[in-house]
Amino acid sequence: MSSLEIPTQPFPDQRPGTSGLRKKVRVFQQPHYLENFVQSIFDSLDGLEGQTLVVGGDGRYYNRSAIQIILRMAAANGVGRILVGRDGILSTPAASCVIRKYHCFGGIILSASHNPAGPDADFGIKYNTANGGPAPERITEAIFSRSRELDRYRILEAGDIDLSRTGSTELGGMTVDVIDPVDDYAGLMEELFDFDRIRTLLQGDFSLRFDAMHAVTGPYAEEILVRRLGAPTRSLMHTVPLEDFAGGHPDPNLTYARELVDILYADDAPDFGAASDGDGDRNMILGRRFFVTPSDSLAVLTANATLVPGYAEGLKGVARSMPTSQAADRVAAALGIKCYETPTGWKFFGNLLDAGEVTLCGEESFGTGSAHVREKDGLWAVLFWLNLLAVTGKSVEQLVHDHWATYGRNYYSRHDYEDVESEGAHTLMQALRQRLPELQGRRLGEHEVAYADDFRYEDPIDQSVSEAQGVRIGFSDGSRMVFRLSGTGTQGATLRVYLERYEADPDQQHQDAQTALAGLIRLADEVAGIRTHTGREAPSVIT
Ligand code: VG1
Ligand code: CO
Repeated sequence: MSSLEIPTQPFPDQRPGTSGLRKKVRVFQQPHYLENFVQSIFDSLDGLEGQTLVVGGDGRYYNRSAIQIILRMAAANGVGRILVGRDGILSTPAASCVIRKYHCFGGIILSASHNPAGPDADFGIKYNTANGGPAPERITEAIFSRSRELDRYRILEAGDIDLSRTGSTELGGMTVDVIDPVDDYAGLMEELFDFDRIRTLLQGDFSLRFDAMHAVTGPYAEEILVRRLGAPTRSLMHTVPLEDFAGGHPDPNLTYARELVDILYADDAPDFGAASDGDGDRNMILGRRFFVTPSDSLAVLTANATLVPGYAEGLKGVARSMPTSQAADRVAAALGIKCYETPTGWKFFGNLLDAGEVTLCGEESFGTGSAHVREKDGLWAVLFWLNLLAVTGKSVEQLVHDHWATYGRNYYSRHDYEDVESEGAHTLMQALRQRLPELQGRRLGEHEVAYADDFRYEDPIDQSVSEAQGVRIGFSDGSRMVFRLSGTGTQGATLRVYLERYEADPDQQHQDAQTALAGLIRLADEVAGIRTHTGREAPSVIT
């Protein structure tokens, strides 16, 4: 087996976005494209020689081919050992768990999360550091700079490694350990949650439905919910991970998880419903004919965390991404703990978690997690909810209603305008940014503007600064609207509009969110000229 140095030319478009590099599969399949990016990762890491890396992905199309290339390149670049999930599978939180548990140098995760999969759809790759979390901007920017000057990459000339069985092999001096993708993660879940109580709940009259959406969480749900917790097999749907996710869009929300939503809104609905996304880091929580917004979910978990063994000693603090509703802030204030506001993307929680400043984190985009790993974690959130239901004996709806009665309700909704023309979307944001100074202190409809700015974040741990993270217009009554462009899409642009209004009066807390937010929705269009700039009459997805 000889190690080759292959001459190459840089690609100009390898800047990682909110969560790694995401492109169409066909872009990755261009000669040298994947190789260039992987070499740029290796070249940006100091002291990689002889170290251990974790590799795995969500099982989508091109996952296996990419892993074989990465293994050969890792060997040629002097990596000492690779832990790879069987069949190339590792959910994003499981990869984070494995990196931490075995004190690895880092890991490469192959996923485009909830984006559709298949030869004509999306693929993605990202690097995680030794803490198990997504590389911070300092590293992703270094990878990008390296990709712009790369002129060769190293790869071993060798055949494919058999990934279908666990065990150890050797590849050009590097050890390849094929590991069970579920074991370590399932063990960690048992340490955090009261499996006995959840088992008793699931074996009683309580009924549950979990939708793995033909993506990576199927095998995890089978092991944890069915084998270890005794839920009946019929509680699970779509548990076989398919390379094209059965043509679906594994994004756990009211639009894309329609089949599950219909089951939870039927007359004979189960007590609890949940779904996860392509790579297993997102979650949607449903009660019987009841939807929990991800922002409320974070607030409810924060308020009740001490009921769960892993958090019985209380929380150090909580963090949420900027567009996430301020529901968690109210709980943090009541508990006397800190609440941090970070830019969108899990990488911004890493420093706070490592420094022990926060225990729970969440994003409005169906992401919730804690210090147990350094990624958001779909099944973890499901188990957390089940643990709370088991201990309190309440229904999902009751738990949330009680929460609102105590803390007030933050009506919340996100409107996405997907795949709009890129130029229009950028013009909209630019025009909005220009208007910010003139909006300060003005009245807009019945609302008075308290602040209007472009979110800038200074990391409290390493003082790194991230500019232009989204336009926020906040009103004196606590309402807000936020505008930003997605950093995970692979086609056109996606405008995200986030709307929030606080309601303290328990008699006013049971309206439909779209109705309660109607005034703000109109105002957002007026202020930003959404219809004019996007040419769209309505959002493509409302969550
Ligand atoms: C979206 C979400 C963000 C999330 C990111 C990755 O990013 O808004 O909250 O962290 O996806 O999630 P953007 O830039 O498109 O708004 V995942 O599950 O796709 O890795
Ligand atoms: Co995801």
